[in-house]
Amino acid sequence: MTDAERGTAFAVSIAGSDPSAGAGLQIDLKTMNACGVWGMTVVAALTAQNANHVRAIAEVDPVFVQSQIKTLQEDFPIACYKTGMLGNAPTVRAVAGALPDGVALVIDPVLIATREYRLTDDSGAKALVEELIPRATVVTPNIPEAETLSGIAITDAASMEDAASWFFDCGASAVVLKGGHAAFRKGVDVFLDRNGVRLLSGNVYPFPDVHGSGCCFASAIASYIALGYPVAEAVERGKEFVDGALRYAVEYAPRRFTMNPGWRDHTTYTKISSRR
Ligand code: PXL
Repeated sequence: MTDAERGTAFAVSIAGSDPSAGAGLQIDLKTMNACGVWGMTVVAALTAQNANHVRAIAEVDPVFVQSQIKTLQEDFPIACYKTGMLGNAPTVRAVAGALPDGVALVIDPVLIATREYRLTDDSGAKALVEELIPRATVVTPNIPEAETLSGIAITDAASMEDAASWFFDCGASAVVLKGGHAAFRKGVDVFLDRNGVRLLSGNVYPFPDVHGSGCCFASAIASYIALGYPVAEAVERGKEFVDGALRYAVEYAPRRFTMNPGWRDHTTYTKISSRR
């Protein structure tokens, strides 16, 4: 079946707002759009941030988070949900309570922003482990998140695989443990599902701290799942998409880079033309 024959696929991001549009709901929506699905957004937390700082965070009433999800469900056959910054345990529980059993779920366990701002508190992290990770179709921690959630220090390839297994043992059907922060084998992600471990290698580009890379990857995976690809293939396609978005990263403030989900069109952002 071609993508066109499948009809419109709907995917929902449940995450935090990043007004700079380099991460969070805004990059999720751009990514879903670029991947060919109708992306929708449930605001689970608010941030005030620019290219350099997260200046403030505001919570959203968990009852209202749930109300946004349930209202969408009245009209749309949602093929996949993706979660990002949820902030705290009551919000994690509200989200878990609103998601139907058996639905495809990409859980990006966002805890800390690239620039070291805490985005989900300790009780929220615990609730993720209890309520959402066990239901994940795919969970996509980076190394610091995997270390915090699993308690396993990731120092080499073997401990990275142990940490991936920890998520699988929690009940996630598949794990993508991202290697972008690794001091060893940098840029190589560990993919684990019931068929075992596979390594996903990626190019390493010379941009420091590319903002929104995790959000973009998880949203691309969610998009390809929503389009009907098997999970392992959705992850591979997601990785390919993220590679391009990194390669054509946007310098949206001096020495501050963010993902470019528009890379396939090469029309959206002026600065990329000089790097083609
Ligand atoms: O990249 C993680 C992330 C997720 N969600 C929001 C963010 C960030 C990083 O800054 O601001 C809202």
